[in-house]
Amino acid sequence: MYYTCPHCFKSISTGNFLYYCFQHNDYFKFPHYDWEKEFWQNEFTFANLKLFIFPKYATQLNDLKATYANKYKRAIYCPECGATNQAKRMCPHCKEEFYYKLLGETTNIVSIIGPANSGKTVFIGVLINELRNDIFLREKDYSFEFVGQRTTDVYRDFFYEPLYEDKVLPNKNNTLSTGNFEQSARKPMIFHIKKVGSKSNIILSFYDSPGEDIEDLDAARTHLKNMYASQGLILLMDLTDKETLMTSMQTLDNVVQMLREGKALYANDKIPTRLALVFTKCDRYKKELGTICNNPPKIPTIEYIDLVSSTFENYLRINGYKHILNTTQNNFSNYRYLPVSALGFEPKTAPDIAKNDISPMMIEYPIAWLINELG
Ligand SMILES: Nc1nc2c(ncn2[C@@H]2O[C@H](COP(=O)(O)OP(=O)(O)O)[C@@H](O)[C@H]2O)c(=O)[nH]1
Ligand SMILES: [Mg+2]
Ligand SMILES: [Zn+2]
Ligand SMILES: [Zn+2]
Repeated sequence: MYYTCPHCFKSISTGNFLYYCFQHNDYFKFPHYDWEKEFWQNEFTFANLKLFIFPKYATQLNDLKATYANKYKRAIYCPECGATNQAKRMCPHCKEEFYYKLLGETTNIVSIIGPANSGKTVFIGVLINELRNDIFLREKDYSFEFVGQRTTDVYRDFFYEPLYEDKVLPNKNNTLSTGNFEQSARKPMIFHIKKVGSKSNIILSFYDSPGEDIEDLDAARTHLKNMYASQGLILLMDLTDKETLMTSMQTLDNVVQMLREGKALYANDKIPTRLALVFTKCDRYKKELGTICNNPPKIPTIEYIDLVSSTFENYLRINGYKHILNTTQNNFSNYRYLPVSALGFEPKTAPDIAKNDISPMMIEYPIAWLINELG
């Protein structure tokens, strides 16, 4: 079994995890017990053949299997000092903790990118607050959790407190863009979404890059390693500012180029990564979008999301954004065009948002579509 580390995006096989022993403060490896192999080697014998052939022995066979599987559940212990339950599991590549929630049978990673000023920081800050508070996911039987202390700390200090308590927008003079923030945000925040009863995990690995680092193709190659390992991608674009529009289109081109290289696709193959093209700050052209912006449901059906996407596709077509449509259609097999507004209004006296309460519009639609596709 292989896992993808949501921190560094390298692959880890079950037997390769690294552990850290708190008793003698050192790393150790713990040999992986392959119970299925041992089971077949020991029990698939002539004497036992009837268990495998006749359905009436099914229970007996399952019990036998369970005795092997149970041995697998023995506690991890440190081969150095013998300590049990004193170790944490870590990725051998980046030495970040690998929480048990990340061990699902299938794991789909969703990541987010966007050029500078496209609205990433505000989008992530508001989206996460919505996801953890509201009824949207619970209504659909999904759980939503923060994974690990760093995620909790970074979200609270650099997103929640500035936006919801100090009521300021990201700006050179506040914590949302100080050097301090850039440091902690170099590593992604990790969130876990799971549908009740499903074996599939969805991991949001949100790295809030400053943005400039991905507009240039060579820089993007070194910074966006996470894209290759992601099954879902949220790409933020901003149509409302000329410069940001240009860098948004450049970013889309870079993403296509990199995914094609990274996945070694033939010219006619489409990129299988699910792409949510998210158009931020749509409060600025709400009127032009017509009825889809009149009280859009907080808990959208998939049909409603598709309606929003096709309406917006049309909007892009008639307003001269055909380049975006063509690039997307020619390169991706699965995509949606989703307008969102994280704030829900135009901040008049940036960076102050105190006079208006944040009231996002359709901000959860990209996640709703992605979890429907991947969950
Ligand atoms: N009208 C409007 N403006 C927004 C919204 N979100 C962000 N902005 C504006 O866009 C600026 C850049 O957003 P930010 O999240 O810092 O972009 P980043 O550089 O991609 O992280 C903010 O300072 C706001 O002025 C929104 O939902 N509506
Ligand atoms: Mg930012
Ligand atoms: Zn790692
Ligand atoms: Zn030890």
